[in-house]
Amino acid sequence: MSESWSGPVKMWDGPIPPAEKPDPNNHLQYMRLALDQAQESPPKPSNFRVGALLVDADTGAILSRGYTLECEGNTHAEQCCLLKYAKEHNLPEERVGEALPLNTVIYTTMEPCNLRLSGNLPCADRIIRTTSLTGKRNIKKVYLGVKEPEKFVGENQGRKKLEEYGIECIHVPGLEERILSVATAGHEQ
Ligand code: HJL
Ligand code: ZN
Repeated sequence: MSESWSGPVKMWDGPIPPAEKPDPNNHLQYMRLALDQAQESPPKPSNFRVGALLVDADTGAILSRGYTLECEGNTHAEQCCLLKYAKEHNLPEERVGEALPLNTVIYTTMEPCNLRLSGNLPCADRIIRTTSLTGKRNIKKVYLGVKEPEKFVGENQGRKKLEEYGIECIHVPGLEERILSVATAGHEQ
């Protein structure tokens, strides 16, 4: 007679299958995760709901996540990513580059800003000022889901400015509709 199992459902007792490895070339996968972040942001009529990630492009590891208004005050998604990573490494935001890997990239659902109605420092400048201790810029690329709609500041020059400083900006296609509907939830129609 074959042995019969009468206890609770038997759990897998073999080796634990390896977790899916992050793939630094799967840009859409990271953009989806950035969009998940955007959905955490509270709707507000005077800005966009954006999500962002800092990723080590050599390993695919996610270093930090952020969304609009996550951190204290009037904060942007990209700014929150930098702030949170800086805090984890006991650094002020402006010195976050001292702790970032040399091949860091940002995924953001929306092109980083270059002008803020509040007068706060734009994210393009926050990204540009981020350098390692040896003065090398370690945020090498920005992957963006959509260009900023012309609603608050006219045409956003964020991408142009970043490119002027040698930071490559790459559009990741495929999620535009979803990104814009999340970004503008809470706006007057
Ligand atoms: C990006 C964000 C965010 C915006 N853009 N890339 N990430 N909120 O987290 C851009 C928009 C500004 C307005 C309002 N939004 O944010 O142009 O109040 O939010 O300084 O200009 O300015 P404040
Ligand atoms: Zn910004």
